Amino acid sequence: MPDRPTVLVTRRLTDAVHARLERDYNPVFNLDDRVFDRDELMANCQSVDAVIPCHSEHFSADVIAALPERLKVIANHSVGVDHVDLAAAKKKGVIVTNTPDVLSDATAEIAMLCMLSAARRASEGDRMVREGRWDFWSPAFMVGVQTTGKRMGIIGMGRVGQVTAKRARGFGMEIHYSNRRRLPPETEQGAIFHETVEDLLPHCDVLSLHCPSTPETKSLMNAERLAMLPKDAILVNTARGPLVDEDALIDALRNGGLFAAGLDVFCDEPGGNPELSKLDNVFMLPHIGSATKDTRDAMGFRAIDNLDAVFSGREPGDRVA
Ligand code: 8YV
Repeated sequence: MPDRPTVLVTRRLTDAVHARLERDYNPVFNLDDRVFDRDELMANCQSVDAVIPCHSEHFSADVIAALPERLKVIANHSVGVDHVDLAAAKKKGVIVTNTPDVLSDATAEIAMLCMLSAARRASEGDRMVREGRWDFWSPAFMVGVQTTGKRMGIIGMGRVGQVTAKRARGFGMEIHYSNRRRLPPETEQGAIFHETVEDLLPHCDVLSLHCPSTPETKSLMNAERLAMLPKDAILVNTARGPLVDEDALIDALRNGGLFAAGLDVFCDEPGGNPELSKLDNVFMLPHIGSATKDTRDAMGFRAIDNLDAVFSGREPGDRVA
């Protein structure tokens, strides 16, 4: 139908999400499995009314300035919006939405997986068995760190942070956190608030990052702050790569400053960091925090709910600009 809004979908989404878009919109799918570069993104946005991007498409100020007048909304298929210049979108009058809540469980599961795999040396053990190098066993062999009864520190006690805390409580962990503001007691559920990240760090046997990536949080975990963690601590990052200074992390992992790290995100994506890949005490995943069918369906539907609101003249539920 010619009066249906045309929607650019920059990455392949789930079948159910494609079907709903085909039913209600005039979708233009990029099925290439390749990220648009800046020029391709600009060119592909020229004849559409809306776009559903992932965290991999960078809507910088110049890309936003070049968007056509007809483009009303950037309906992100992500909770993180660090890839969109929100101030530029506001100035241009383009609505920006995200997909909160629906990915919290899946991402918290990956945070727990990263924690356990790092603590119990899972990828090291897996490689050893797989590569036929398992030729020895003793009680002193592949000894890891137990997380039961230890302290988990969380930076950023938003939705994902809170669900991760709930999971960690199930492991008998004591929760410590720092956040822009203290949570009300019913949400805090006994978690111990620290006014600053520096106050928090000495209390973290495991530190899990759940804050947004902004210019202020770039390299939040630098050499100085990594050194404030207890010896044998574990760092978990399922939020965004730039929160961690990867060179400082590599030093800390090499010199025994940290026991291990579990990482789902990196400064350079896709790809990761070849120096991190050389270390045994790092468990790494290719940014799959929200990658379950249930969650990806829910994220796609949430992005479409936001489109539906905009194109029927309502305020979208998840507006961030
Ligand atoms: C996604 C994410 O992998 O929501 C986010 O911020 O980083 C992830 O859930 C991705 O953007 C999926 O489109």
